[in-house]
Amino acid sequence: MNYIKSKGWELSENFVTDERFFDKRRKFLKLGAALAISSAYVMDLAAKESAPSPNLEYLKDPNLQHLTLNSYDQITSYNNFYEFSTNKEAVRPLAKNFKTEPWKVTIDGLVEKPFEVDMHELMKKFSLEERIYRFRCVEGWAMVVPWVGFELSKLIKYARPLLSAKYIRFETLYDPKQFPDQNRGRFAALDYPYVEGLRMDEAMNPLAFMVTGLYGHTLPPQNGAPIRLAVPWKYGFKSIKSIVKITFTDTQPLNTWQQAASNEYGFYANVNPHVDHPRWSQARERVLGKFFKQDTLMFNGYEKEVAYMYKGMDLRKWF
Ligand SMILES: Nc1nc2c(c(=O)[nH]1)N[C@H]1C(S)=C(S)[C@@H](COP(=O)(O)O)O[C@H]1N2
Ligand SMILES: [Mo]
Repeated sequence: MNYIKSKGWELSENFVTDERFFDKRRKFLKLGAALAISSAYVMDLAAKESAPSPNLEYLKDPNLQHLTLNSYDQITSYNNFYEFSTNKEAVRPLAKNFKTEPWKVTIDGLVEKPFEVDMHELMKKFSLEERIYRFRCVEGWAMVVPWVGFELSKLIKYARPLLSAKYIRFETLYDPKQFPDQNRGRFAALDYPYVEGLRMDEAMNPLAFMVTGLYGHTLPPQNGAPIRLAVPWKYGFKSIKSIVKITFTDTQPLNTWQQAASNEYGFYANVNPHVDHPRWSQARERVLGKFFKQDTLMFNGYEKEVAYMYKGMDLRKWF
């Protein structure tokens, strides 16, 4: 289905004041500052959530790059999770009673033997580690997140894919009783279930990470509990939440955002400051909690680790 799924609403953050224009826009800024102050004031009135005490055992990330972490409250109160709502601030309250127990993940397609695994069992299979990753949404906001989980490559080895498997496809839970937007029929924001995919070599890259926790604690529902993907060199929409199915295939999966607007969102979605979105620049980003923008880095700062996978590919074409 590709008929108008109201596309215009997807909001870029590029209207936010850019430091370089600070002086030029003095007049604008008066108004802009007033707006910023009033929204900061409203934010302060909203309940702030401090990080719950850690309940996971994991290997800590030494944070060798000295990245400044976003707070637990920032990461858990401003969310894209359309199954609940297209309003980022509305996701947390709507997700409060999301049921992640019991939770099973189906592994099928081009594998030696398809199977289903219970979430608890899966958690026991792999030792957990922390990964402090930059995160960049295609809309222009960004954050730094201390995820907890395990490398996707470990899960892939455990799944025993066949040599013919060239891609991996992920699917989010479909449950209209729990996800209000899945109940809206043709007025739904997206076609569900939400689908994402990676090429097999991307999936095997040590940076590709399955997330089960945040700040040392079990992942909260608004961030994709009980298990979601984190691919830090790609735009945030690739990092699919609340996964129930993993399928190995020989054809490139049609991911949800590509299906919704293929002229704006592709399969690869590698963070690239030189390739603009048709409706806004991708050169800069605003980190949650900050007023000024900063430059967006090629592959979101992970060029050394991932650029080799795209050698010879025209990144304007394969956006
Ligand atoms: N199932 C599902 N996964 C999803 C989304 C969604 O709407 N549904 N939104 C994506 C987008 S656009 C972003 S930016 C990130 C947001 O993750 P966060 O809320 O943990 O910051 O989740 C991604 N994964
Ligand atoms: Mo996003």
